[in-house]
Amino acid sequence: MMTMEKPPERGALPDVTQLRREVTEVVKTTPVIDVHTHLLAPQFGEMSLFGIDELLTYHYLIVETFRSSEVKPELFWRMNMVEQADLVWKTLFIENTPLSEATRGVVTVLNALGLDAEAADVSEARAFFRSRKLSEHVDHVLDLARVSDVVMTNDPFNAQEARVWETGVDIDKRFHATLRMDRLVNDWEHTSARLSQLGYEVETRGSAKTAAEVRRFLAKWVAVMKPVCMAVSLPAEFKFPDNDARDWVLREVALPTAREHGLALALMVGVRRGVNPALRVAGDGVGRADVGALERMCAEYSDVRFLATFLSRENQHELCVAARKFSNLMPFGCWWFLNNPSIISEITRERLELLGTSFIPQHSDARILEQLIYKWQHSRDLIAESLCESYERLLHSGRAVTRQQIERDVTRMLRGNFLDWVGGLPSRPVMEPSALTAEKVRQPDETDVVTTC
Ligand code: FIX
Ligand code: ZN
Repeated sequence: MMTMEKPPERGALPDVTQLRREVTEVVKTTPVIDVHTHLLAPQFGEMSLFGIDELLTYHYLIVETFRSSEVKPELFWRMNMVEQADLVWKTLFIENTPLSEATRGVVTVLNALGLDAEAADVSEARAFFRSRKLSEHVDHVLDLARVSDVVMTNDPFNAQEARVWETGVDIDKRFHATLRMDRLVNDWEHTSARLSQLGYEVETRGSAKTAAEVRRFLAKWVAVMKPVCMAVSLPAEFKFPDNDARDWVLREVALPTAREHGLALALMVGVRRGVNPALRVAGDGVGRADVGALERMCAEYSDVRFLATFLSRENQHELCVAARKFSNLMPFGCWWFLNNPSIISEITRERLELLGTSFIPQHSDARILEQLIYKWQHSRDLIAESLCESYERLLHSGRAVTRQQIERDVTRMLRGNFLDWVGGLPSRPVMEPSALTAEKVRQPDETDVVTTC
């Protein structure tokens, strides 16, 4: 019997070279929502970090410096920031070749800003950053990185940050808050004492009254920060259910708050804090966690939306499988020690194979503004490559995609999945030239309400 060959769809891309070109272009130019960073909007003053000294004293680079220099942590912490930055530059960029991902990142940033990445010292870069006007610099960096929105990390117990929120100052509309729960969930003993000092009627031993008071504290911060979601990092040994203070805070405070305010809860699992305390902020490590704990939480709280990222490479496949089982679970990002080309490629390919486009491929975790440039440039290359492979395989199986379909897929991964999860973002002024025209944004009268997940 004769079979009729189906004509290719209009605009389909049956040629691999052209397909690759289109995919690369779409991934490179689609503005991204960066769903987890430690950046703060310019209104937070000196807490809003940028410039060469901050870039060079990033904790990823500090640990690498200790591996190649005789300087010990005790001495390093006694240096001022300029001395520390000079040491990092000399050690990692002059005496050694910057091959690691974090060092290559600095090279990418310097080149993107037209600075000499092979200079003997960083005096030119220092002068450049001193000459920048912060508001223009932020626009320039977001534009170079093609980041339309930045999700911050906001700790309601950080007094310096709280003072800025409480002034009611207009925060740059491209920066969105996350209500970070670490102190409550992971350090209840100290945090309950702090809440008492702040005038809340709480006791260390959990009670219904205490839970109501902590929820009242969080409700205040939800009203002030208008967060797009809540977030918490969890240790590798995290269990759910459990019979400790963490379990109590999650069940009686965090999850009810997520429900009541319609906020998604981001879980970042697998960190081992303070593995080497002498390294301070750089001293955390990684451990394999139990994805089953997350599955049980997703099952028990099926009306809450969870975003999840695991720090251990060994947990990535299980996370994909868990996401196939729970539609209230959204995997996101290649966190911290996973934010390296070989691992990003592997995880992205695995996720595409198991989840199609129903995941958020990356977040930057940037602490210093200009890191957005390298983290997104490097990740976009890898995401594009993984997508090219997937489309090529599909082509090989007999289906070509169109440019429009590629745009739909990439927009979903870089923006749409997050927007759906958090119910949209507050509206903001149109950004030129990197504004995305057709997207879901909250209307002005909805800015106070985060819609139910
Ligand atoms: O807990 C977190 O959000 C971590 O990302 C950070 O604490 C960590 O220090 C970091 O910067 C990783 O990129
Ligand atoms: Zn982080």
